Amino acid sequence: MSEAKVHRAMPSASDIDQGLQTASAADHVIKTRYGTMRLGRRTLLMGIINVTPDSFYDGGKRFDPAKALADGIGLVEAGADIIDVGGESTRPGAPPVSVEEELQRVLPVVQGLRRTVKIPISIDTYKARVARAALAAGADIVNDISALRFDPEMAALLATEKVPVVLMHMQGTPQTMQAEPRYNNVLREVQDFLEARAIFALEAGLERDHIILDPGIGFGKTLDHNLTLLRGLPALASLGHPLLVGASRKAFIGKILGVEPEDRLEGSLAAAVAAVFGGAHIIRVHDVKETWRAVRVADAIRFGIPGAQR
Ligand code: 7PJ
Repeated sequence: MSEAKVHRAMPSASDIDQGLQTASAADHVIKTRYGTMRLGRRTLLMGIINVTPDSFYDGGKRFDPAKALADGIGLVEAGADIIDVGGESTRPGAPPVSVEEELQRVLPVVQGLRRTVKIPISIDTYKARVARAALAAGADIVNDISALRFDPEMAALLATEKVPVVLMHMQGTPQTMQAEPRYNNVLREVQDFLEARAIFALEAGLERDHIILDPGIGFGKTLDHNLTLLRGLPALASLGHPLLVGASRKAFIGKILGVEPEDRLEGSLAAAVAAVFGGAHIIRVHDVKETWRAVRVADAIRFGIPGAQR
């Protein structure tokens, strides 16, 4: 696949800017080292590339870096705005991976993508050493499912590197989180947690515009908790930071429909559209082409089509 094709397939940042001239002042702007992302009338898609043998959906499919790279380029051509590269499965009970192993998995893919695609690359890790090396290899965003809690070095690294971060809610750890998730008021508790983590990040020296919040669908949550959070997204969006939602092919969809991860595309599209209407700015997905189409229609219903004749 030629580099030119990948570049041609993607609208440039200025194309996106022009399409959004009517965006309201409340819209967010995230500055990355690889261009400015405008969040508002166009919901952005974060495409998932797991370089793992054991992730619940794409585990094993992309353990070969060349395959992971080719698939990542495919996600960009399908319309991804960000590519999220991860080297450690966080499915419930998955074994932790050493820093060395995680680096061996993700670095070749980050390097290859950086040479090939013109969109921000996110590194899905809670380890500062992995984040530091991935940022040096060309990553632009850190997706930290621990919201800066698991590695005490992470906050200082991000403040120094001046890159955006996703702060995600999780109850417990990936090893324990699904054992017995419990909340008195899940929406209130997730909202308070995200607000507290954003304050922690600000106090550590991160820029306000670099903090993206995420309710962590499936991370220490029952079906009912996940549905309450998806229904309550407007409360989370009201915290004043961009909101990222990842529901793609997750277990709660399987519980509703009684289907395995391979058969959760339609349910994932429904969740993506619900997230758009709840005020999510970025949707993290496996199926970029299909979600791109669903979300374009949802965006058009929600905001209209900029410049279109009415
Ligand atoms: C999420 C994630 C999510 C963020 C995973 C999967 C499970 N990062 N990493 N949000 N989920 N920020 O890929 O479905 O929901 S791993």
